[in-house]
Amino acid sequence: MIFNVLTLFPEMINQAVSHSILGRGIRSGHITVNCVNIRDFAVNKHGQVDDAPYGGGAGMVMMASPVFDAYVSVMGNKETKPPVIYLSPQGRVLTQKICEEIAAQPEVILLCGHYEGVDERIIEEIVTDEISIGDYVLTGGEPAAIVLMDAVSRLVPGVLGKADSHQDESFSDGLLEYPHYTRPPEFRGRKVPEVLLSGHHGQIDAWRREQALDRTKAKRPDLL
Ligand code: 9WO
Repeated sequence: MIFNVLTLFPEMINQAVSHSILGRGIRSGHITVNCVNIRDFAVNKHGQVDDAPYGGGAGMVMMASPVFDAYVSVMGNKETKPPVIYLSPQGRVLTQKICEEIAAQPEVILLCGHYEGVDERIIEEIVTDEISIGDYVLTGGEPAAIVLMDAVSRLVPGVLGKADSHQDESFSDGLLEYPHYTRPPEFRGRKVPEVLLSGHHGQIDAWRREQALDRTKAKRPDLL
């Protein structure tokens, strides 16, 4: 899967995606992150990409033409148009289901805004989807793009190793995770539940399923 990221801070994206499972997916060739620096398409030799808002008011607005030219540069001579996702508090809130839909695409373009946002005509002209990662305001879209890429890339076939992925195939679907334990068997007087040490895989599965359900009821009943 290819993520093209239109951003004023490509180093922020490249730094974040080089780690963890996303970084492994990139190194194994299952994921490509192609950052395009919107500054490279500045309107003048001063590197200008933003301007004061028409109608007045505080702050600056990202100009349409640098964003559009960055978009055209990634489109090149592609035969099909990938979805263009603008990360914004005004979007639909990202869910696992939306992540699955994005993971089914061969390629997407993520647009990261800054300042007070991008010129509205860019949203009309190139943006196909607006996505929010939650109801709070950031200083720019980059952290949201990183969150989206992290959540989507682990759904791309081949990115998670066999050891990581079994959980997605099993009963945990739509529920919170059951509690996990590793050595030692006792920590500050707290013992690992007996069933996990029993070696009865049927009982272990049943216990985990019950724990996942109980936790979901207690902590996130809205998910049921
Ligand atoms: C800043 C601002 C300042 C004065 C008056 C109104 C204002 N609105 C904004 C604003 O929303 N700025 C955004 C910053 C513009 C688009 C990129 N930025 C952003 C993206 N902040 N938060 C997100 C975001 C993206 C996805 N999910 C959650 C938050």
